[in-house]
Amino acid sequence: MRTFVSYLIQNTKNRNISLKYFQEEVKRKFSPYHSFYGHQQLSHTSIKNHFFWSLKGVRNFSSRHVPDCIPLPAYISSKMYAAPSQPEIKSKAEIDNMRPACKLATEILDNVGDNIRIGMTTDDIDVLVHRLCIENGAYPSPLHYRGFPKSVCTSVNHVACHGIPGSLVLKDGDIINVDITVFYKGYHGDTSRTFKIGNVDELNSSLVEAARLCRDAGIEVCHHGAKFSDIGEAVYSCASECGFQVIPNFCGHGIGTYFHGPPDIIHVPVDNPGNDKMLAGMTFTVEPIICHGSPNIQILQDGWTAVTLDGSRSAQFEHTILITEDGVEILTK
Ligand SMILES: [Co+2]
Repeated sequence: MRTFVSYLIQNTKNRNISLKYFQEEVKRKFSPYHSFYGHQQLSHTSIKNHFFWSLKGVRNFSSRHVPDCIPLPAYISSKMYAAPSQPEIKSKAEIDNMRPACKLATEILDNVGDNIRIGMTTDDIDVLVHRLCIENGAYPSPLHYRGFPKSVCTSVNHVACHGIPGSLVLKDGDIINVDITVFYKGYHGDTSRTFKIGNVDELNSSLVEAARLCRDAGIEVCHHGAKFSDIGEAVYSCASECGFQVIPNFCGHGIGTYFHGPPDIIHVPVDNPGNDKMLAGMTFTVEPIICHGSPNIQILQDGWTAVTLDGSRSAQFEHTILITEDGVEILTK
């Protein structure tokens, strides 16, 4: 689950996509709209007053039980969505404290990968993820985060992201992104992969592989002193080389004791990239969504589910990373 900055793109064939353009479009089309941490601004420009949250459409809560012994994130225990105002530089001790959350998220995702199969419902995945979180003493970060009703995001086929687990049965040839975030020992760890169910056709197999490559290309350019905008350039080039597009509406995000915070990691090139630089000690996610049709999306009535407008499939991979003096460390490896 990543930052939901809903700037709708109309003309994504234009390589130099203007953020300002998105902002104006979203005011027109998606107003009011929401962001996971609406008080924040995009790194390269500013969107003011863009926070909106509504439970409209997310009424059928069937929340999993969370035992009293599980420590809760601040947005559950005190309804506080606090995040730093600037990208945070973590100390070695803070990073060491964050590692177990990232490791646990990875292990749970591995477990999902071992168990996911034809005939399973997305709710079955939610039950599994929820149980694994609780058994390990972690809180499943998505559960009731700004009203999200379940413990994991499951995005099948043309669902780009933020799919809500339910009665949908996985069938042969489907692709599904499972996005795990856990809150463990005071920190969040966030990772996702797209899994192939049964026999997936060639186009969709290459889409899944391209999505992984695009994420890795974005991570590859990260190091102390690199510009945040390098990520969008790298992801976009990789997607183009593979013959696919990047859905521009969703960003990676800073992460730590907070689920989503600055910086916004934009996965496409922007007109005015600015000069914001990565610094050693920053932790954030890289999580581009790649599609083979039009990258235009819309949000369903539930207020969460993002689907491609043309119904074509999309795929996504995500890591939480740490910027180091000489490069990058993947914390969710
Ligand atoms: Co994320």
